[in-house]
Amino acid sequence: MNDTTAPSAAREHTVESFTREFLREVNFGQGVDLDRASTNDKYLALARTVRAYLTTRWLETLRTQRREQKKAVAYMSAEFLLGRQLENNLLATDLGEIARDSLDLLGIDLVELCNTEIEPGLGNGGLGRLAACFVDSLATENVPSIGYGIRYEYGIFRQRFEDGRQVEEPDEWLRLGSPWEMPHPENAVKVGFGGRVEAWKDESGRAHRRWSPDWHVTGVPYNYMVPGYRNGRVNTLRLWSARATQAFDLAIFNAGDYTDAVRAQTQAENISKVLYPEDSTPQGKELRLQQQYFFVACSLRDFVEKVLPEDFDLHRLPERITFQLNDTHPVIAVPELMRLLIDERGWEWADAWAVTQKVFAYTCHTLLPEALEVWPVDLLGRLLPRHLEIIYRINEEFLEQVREAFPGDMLRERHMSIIAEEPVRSVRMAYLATVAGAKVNGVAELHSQLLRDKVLSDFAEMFPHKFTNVTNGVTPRRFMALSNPRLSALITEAIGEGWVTDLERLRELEPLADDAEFRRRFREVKSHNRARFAGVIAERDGIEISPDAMVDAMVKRLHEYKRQSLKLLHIVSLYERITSGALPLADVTPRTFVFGAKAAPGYVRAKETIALINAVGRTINADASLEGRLKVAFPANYNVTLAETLIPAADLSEQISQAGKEASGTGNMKFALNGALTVGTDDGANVEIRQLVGDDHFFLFGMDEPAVSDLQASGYRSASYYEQDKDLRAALDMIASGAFTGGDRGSFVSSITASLIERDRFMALADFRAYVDAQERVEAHWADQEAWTRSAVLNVARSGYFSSDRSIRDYLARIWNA
Ligand code: B1H
Repeated sequence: MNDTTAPSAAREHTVESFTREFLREVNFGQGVDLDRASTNDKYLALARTVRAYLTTRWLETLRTQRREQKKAVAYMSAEFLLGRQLENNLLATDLGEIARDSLDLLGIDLVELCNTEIEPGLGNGGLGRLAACFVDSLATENVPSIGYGIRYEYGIFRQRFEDGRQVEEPDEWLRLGSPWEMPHPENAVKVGFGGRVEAWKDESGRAHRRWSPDWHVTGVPYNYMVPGYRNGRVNTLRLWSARATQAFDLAIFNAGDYTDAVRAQTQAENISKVLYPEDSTPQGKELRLQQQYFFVACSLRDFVEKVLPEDFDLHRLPERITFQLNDTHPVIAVPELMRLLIDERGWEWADAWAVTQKVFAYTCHTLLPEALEVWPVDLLGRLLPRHLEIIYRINEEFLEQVREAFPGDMLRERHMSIIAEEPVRSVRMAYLATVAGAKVNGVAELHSQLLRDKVLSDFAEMFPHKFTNVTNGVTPRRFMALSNPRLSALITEAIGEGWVTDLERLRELEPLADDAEFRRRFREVKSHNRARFAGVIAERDGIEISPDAMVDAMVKRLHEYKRQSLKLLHIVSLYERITSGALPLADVTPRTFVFGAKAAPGYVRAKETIALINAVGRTINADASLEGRLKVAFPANYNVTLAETLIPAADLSEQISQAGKEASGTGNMKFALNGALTVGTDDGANVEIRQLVGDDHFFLFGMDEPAVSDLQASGYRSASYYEQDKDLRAALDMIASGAFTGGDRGSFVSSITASLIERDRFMALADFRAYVDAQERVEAHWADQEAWTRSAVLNVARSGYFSSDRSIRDYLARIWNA
């Protein structure tokens, strides 16, 4: 679908014209002379220069779409974890070389300017990063689309360590200017909250409902351009920022209180102030529901009134759009569209429902029961009374259908109700999305299977045609071409251009796994990337690591189900066996254990685990008797930017969640594509990675999902593993003895060890032995560098499936054009 004949920007512009435009931006954009310009001035000027190139294409894309009115996709997501924009946009437009040459002549270092950019961290982790990969692939696959989300003033918090403990700081990503966004206050949208619903009758005597909100907020759209990879398309990402409405202010002003008026303004603007830093455990806070309704109401109105032609007949909406709901966060869009059609446009319920059921599709990203969003009806009814009425009616009609399909099955009705009665009356957003959506998809084969068989089994029985799978993917632009230029050059030299947008072509590398010269060059690339990573964390974090040791990486949000504690038990066990003399130092593979993880600020156990990792790291790193063979590196504030240097450097990818808990994972794909081998459980997309790369090139260990379920059902007793495995016991005892905490056995040390021994919610102890065995297989394989490199090359060659371009094609075939 790539329009490869579209002229790339590079062919239209020269170093001279680029330099001219850059200097214009320095002088007239930043208002400084070049010799007085700060690095940030130059960064902003360069960003604006690149933005101007993009804008031309963007306007063209918009004109074409207005003319052709093709069916589009609106990707609705509370998070877009974009990462830095400048380098990506230089890559997409093919302006990198011209920019470098131009700046060279001016004596300016392009890399330094790129590194000035503060990444927009408008997401928590995998879900937000997936949305960013998807908008990239939508543009590259030439799909007319628009991303809708929230322009948080503060993104995911900045993490620091103080005495090994996580401290959060606000992420002021807008501080130094934001050259990539274009605000459009003239297209602002008004959104209501609270108030009452009244009945009224029109002249014909027909009954209607009218919502009179008691307060309003204005949503101002900020447009971001999303370029396809060198194909001339530039799509839109539209993020909403909350402002106080004029009317809101005036009412209070007129009441005569200036300070109250200003306070009210802050209240309105709070809505887009900060991203909730909970990954996978929504807290049910009122402000969060306000955020969700705010962006969804703005987006629907924007699409219906601004994007579609003025006279468009909304009965034909399904011909023009699918609203893809990224998890349940935007699901309040369902009753909002119903309200727009019924209350504002006078439609009959049945007509509105027929359209609504065709335009929404829902992607589920979890299996954890505590991650399934529910909103207490009290709260929802207070904030959005009309929406609650609509949800009740949807539920009534749905339960009627259930009764028809399963007469007399009262229990089923209770189980399937969109309204939960316990522990408090609440709306189950995943059920609402499933009932309203034309399609429901999970994010990896296993996950979709478990959705059908477990979490949503009643619904799958009733609507089997709705359920499908789309395995996640990652963009090869950012996570290969941009972040791993050496590997990319080696690949291009071997198989030619074109693989960046046709990632299955990596298959052509397979024969080269048997070519000793290719393997040598592949190792050279890894070794260069390790040195680059070592340089980055030395400067960024003051962490010194050996550039030759194996890089063993576990980077992801800190969560018990992901089992960072199992990784830690492995490290402590190695250390314990070395210090007790059971393991000769000469037999220890030199390794750097790299952690990257933020904990939700209120998640105590996760924060304790961070403190423990840092404590173990401090002890091991300071122990001279190890002769530097083992190192623990935990750079603070893991983010997209750090991922871009770590992943290309990694040798081993840790994907060790309890089977059946990680919906997909996407870090696992990035590592495999960059030639790391995976040690992993049979979980999420690991299953598909292993099937594709082959068992000989993947270190599988531990219980699979059925084994986990069986053990759970038969009564899991973690203490018995502690009692029976002496290495495990020694490792846990070593932690509990205070060996890593200066003799302190209290506080987090005892609570972590006790909870593992006594409860161990995610069965880390049950998988410990299998994990340690798998790590021994890792070491044996690593000892044969030729064999290891062969596996690494095959991981790259066989992972092309995990391009987000393929995910987007699957969405097109299974959902958007279905
Ligand atoms: C994923 C979330 C998530 N699943 C709630 N669920 C959030 C839930 O702010 N919140 O309340 C934020 C995020 N994130 C992840 O999605 C899965 O755990 C990964 O396995 C998956 O790869 C990723 C993308 O599908």
